Amino acid sequence: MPTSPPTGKVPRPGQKSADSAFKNTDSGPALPPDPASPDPAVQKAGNTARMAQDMPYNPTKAKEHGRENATAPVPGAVSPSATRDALASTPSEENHTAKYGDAAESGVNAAGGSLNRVRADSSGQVLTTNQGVAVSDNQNSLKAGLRGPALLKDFILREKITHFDHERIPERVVHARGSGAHGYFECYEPLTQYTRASIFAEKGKITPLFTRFSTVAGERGSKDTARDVRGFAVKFYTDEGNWDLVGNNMPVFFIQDAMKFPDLVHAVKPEPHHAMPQAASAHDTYWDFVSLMPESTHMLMWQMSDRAIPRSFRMMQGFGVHTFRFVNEAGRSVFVKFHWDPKLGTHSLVWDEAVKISGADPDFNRRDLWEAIDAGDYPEWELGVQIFTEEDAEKYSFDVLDATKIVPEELVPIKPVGRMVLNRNPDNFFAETEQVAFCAAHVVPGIDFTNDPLLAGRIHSYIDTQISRLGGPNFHELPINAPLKPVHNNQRDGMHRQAIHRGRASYEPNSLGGGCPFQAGAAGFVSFPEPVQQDEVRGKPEKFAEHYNQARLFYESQASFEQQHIADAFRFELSKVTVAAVRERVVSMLRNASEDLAGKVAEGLGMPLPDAMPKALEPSPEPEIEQSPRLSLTARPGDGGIRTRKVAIMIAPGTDGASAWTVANAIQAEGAIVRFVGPRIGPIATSDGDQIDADASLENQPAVLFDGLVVPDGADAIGTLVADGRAREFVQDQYRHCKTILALGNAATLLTRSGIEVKASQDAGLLVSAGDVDGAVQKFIQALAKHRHFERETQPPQV
Ligand code: HDE
Repeated sequence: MPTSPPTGKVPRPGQKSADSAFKNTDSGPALPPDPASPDPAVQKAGNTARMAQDMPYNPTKAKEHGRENATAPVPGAVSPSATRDALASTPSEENHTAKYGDAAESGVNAAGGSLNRVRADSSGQVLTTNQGVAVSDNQNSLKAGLRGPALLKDFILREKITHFDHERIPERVVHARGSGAHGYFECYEPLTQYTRASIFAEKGKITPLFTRFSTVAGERGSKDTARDVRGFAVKFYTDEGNWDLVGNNMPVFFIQDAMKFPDLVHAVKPEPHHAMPQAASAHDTYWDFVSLMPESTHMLMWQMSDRAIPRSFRMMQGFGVHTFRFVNEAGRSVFVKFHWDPKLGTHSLVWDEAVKISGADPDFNRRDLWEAIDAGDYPEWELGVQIFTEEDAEKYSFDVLDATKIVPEELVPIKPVGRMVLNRNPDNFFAETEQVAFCAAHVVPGIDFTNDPLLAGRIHSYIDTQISRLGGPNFHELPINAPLKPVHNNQRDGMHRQAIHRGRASYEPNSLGGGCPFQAGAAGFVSFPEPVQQDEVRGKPEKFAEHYNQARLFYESQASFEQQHIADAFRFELSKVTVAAVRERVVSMLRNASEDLAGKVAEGLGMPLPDAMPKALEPSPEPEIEQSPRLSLTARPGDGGIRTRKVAIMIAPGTDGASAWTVANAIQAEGAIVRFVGPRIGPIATSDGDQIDADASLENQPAVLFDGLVVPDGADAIGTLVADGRAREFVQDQYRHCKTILALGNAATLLTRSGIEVKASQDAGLLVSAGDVDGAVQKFIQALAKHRHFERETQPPQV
């Protein structure tokens, strides 16, 4: 601690009060202290007084008023101190120990920034308690005698168990199940014409980010492959603060107004009386609600389409959904919609497969993302924007503030503006993926909201929900949430506060903190001054009443197999509904979107076609277009490669080792993942007297976990596999799910014995080769790149 040097018996020249008078915390002298005092506490008092005197009044007060300030606010007033001590909490900050360290560096908040400051690794370290005390024995609790009772004073056991007792936090109320990764965004070209957002400022600019994908309805431990919307949330750590683009893998939503969100979620979640079904929309309350909310029809088309069962997070689009604003340096604004397009193309599962994967690997999508990143196959998406003006929007047959509507690409093309690469898995799921807190209200200068009434509710909801999920208002200080741009404000205290703020001024304006932190003025986030002069009403704009044009557009834009899948999905979901009136209501609603679809669904449910539901708006406005080919998954095949696709090579004792290796090597050379699947794992003798080590078995890696199957030749092996029901089931599932199959030599027998007819007109994904292994595997690779062979699909499935 600094000690006061002796002050002597006589006053120094000009001294008016005792030095010690400046050391009280409740009252003090009227005049500033003697500048010549050698006492640090007295100097601090003097410097503080001078700093406060430099701001005799609030110089920006007068400017707070009027339109000019509202659109171009002035920076806050500062009265910088010539010395650091005036801003300190205490003169004793100059002392130092290993724990409290040094005084805060001027202008630095060390509680934010890179994750490095909290990374932990225990290599070579002994086990300690949370107080850092080394633990001698981590196997036994403290007892009175070896067979005696455990003792209350065992603080080591109690600390360990107490911490364990509190390891869980509430899961997200929606989007509870998810998986995330770190990465970066790279800007293609400056977008300064439209936005001042710094991430779009220059070609090649890199912005770090964290992305989390999720399902919506299921609980944290539910399955990945439920039929559901997928969340697609990206947190950009920009150099002007965090921007969260919290989107979905579908571009529209069920409802138009935040007021209905709790109703929607209550309807889709497990029913409240018996808490069933888990992670499924196929139940009464969901279909009851949506059929009374016909604005959901468009979203239902997407949800019943293959988009709701993605093959991989890496193979799905993402959308910002709402119309947002870009605002440029000059304050001019345009409307913008955000699109993520995956480099690997858009690919999905089929329903029967998704159901089976739920059992075989509930972590299917999570595992896929993790494995691809660990393997160095970094997933990549292109960010595209649709930019249009308010005047353009006025002319559309739909309202761009209605989240149940897209802006078709035919009306406004998508402009690619950058790419996202996910190149690092988290070190710790809880600290990163579970604690990450996205928020639709996190925008940065250059990006602003529109009056979309769904977005308005979201601006409130996300911060609010974290307060109970993450235990208080300081979740922004959790390392994964802390922006790279340092945080400086006067928010204080609350549960789990981490930053240690220096100084006594936690308010603004102030003169006792030198005026800092001060408002940034026009350099900060300035809300776009959208003119609003309206009556206060609860209501919706008229165009929101049109519910079916875009549902029809979506359905009509699908390939015929996609249309069939939509009909199948409606049939399946509605067949799970117990109240017939609800089923009828859904079909009557569908008639307004597509008679073809409504007819197929009614037939599939064995019910007569009900009357069409009365429309909320008659006549409907004429849509601009009837078809938009880009809405089909087939419009985005990706780069055509087979990288990271999974191929099973099915082996058994007597497999022809040479052809098995030819196939394995050729497929791996293209970047796909090969697994040798045997009746059991472990070494399996090949026909040439060698061995292949089966790393998977028919039992632990069933067919649904693979994109393609190769069965090499080998009479004995095929004999064994033909006699094994699991092998036949494997082949059948590969066939039923329209995947690529290659049978070499004798293996054709396994196909026929599995009920698959091998004929000349067979589809491009069913390959049988008697001899040329090299040629056959090249055809296999080409066919695998097509993902599926839906021309094979029949209703009902023949195999
Ligand atoms: Fe969300 N949403 N949402 N949502 N949402 C949440 O925030 C909410 C909506 C979306 O990986 C919650 O942190 C309201 C649309 C994603 O952590 C909560 C409304 C879209 C995620 C919440 C919507 C989304 C969430 C739950 C209607 C697509 C997961 C936990 C007004 C554009 C983010 C949480 C992650 C999560 C509220 C509608 C996407 C409760 C009130 C539309 C991707 O705040």
